[in-house]
Amino acid sequence: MPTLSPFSRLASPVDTATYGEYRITRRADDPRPLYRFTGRVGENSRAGFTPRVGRYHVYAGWFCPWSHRVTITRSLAGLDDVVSVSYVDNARDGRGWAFRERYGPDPVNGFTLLRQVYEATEEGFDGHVSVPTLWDRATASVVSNDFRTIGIDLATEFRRHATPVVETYPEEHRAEIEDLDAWLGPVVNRGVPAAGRPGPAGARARTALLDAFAALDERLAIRRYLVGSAPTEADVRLWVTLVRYDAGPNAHRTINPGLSAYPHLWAYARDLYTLPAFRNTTDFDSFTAPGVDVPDWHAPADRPTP
Ligand SMILES: N[C@@H](CCC(=O)N[C@@H](CS)C(=O)NCC(=O)O)C(=O)O
Repeated sequence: MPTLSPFSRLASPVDTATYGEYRITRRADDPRPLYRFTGRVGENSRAGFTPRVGRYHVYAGWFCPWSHRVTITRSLAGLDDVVSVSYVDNARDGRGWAFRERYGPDPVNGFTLLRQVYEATEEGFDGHVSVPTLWDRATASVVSNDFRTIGIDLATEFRRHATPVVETYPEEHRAEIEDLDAWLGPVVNRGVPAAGRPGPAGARARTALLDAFAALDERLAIRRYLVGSAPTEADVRLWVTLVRYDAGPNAHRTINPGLSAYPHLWAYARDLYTLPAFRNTTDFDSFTAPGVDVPDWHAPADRPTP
């Protein structure tokens, strides 16, 4: 009988009859945060997570906006050959995220389920398993599953090992990037799903979202990027929401006629899509609702110079 290399092992197909639907299991009285791993990579990392070529791996999902932010930042930071990445399957059953044929096996540990990555870190791990997850080969453990700080560390801590295409978290713009996050996080980046729902809460979320789109359209009429003269984390965080908007949450135009209703915002989104870091990390099939035509992301974008 042929023996399979551990690195060609794949999970069996999604099977909800056997494994049930995926559910977040968490006791109501559990005081620990849902996303429990918050390690930081840096030369002065208290846990010893020093930035090194080939040491870290990102477990991501093509479908997942939080992963997408990290994979874009990784590319903009020039880390394509410094920090590796692999992708879990888009679908799951009660076993959670898994490695299947569509995107290949786990190239680091040869696990079939992402859960095993967490169990290898903490015996009997019973918490939340999510992408993105940053894995450390040196200690064979999860560093973090917090997209925001993974992105910031990739953007800032690997300068000795890579030449960034662009600095996405420059010191002089950090306050403005985080101010924008405080505004756009709740109403846009985390607000879109609510805006597609019926009822008064959905209507409120829709108004807040479309007001934010209108304000962004005005802001982007006279500037190429949200902050400063080059793409930053603020653009990365917003863009992954925009690229999914008419493909998923607004696929059936339940929120508005489409992103193109805001011409500057729409041109800004297409302009970013011309950059390899944005284009090569985007897989429309992984987040487009069945049978939906996505708008033309290749239409030229006439943008103000920065
Ligand atoms: N808050 C998380 C967001 C990550 C997240 O929600 N990831 C989703 C996929 S897009 C996930 O894996 N969720 C696990 C689950 O649904 O149980 C972060 O900061 O990184």
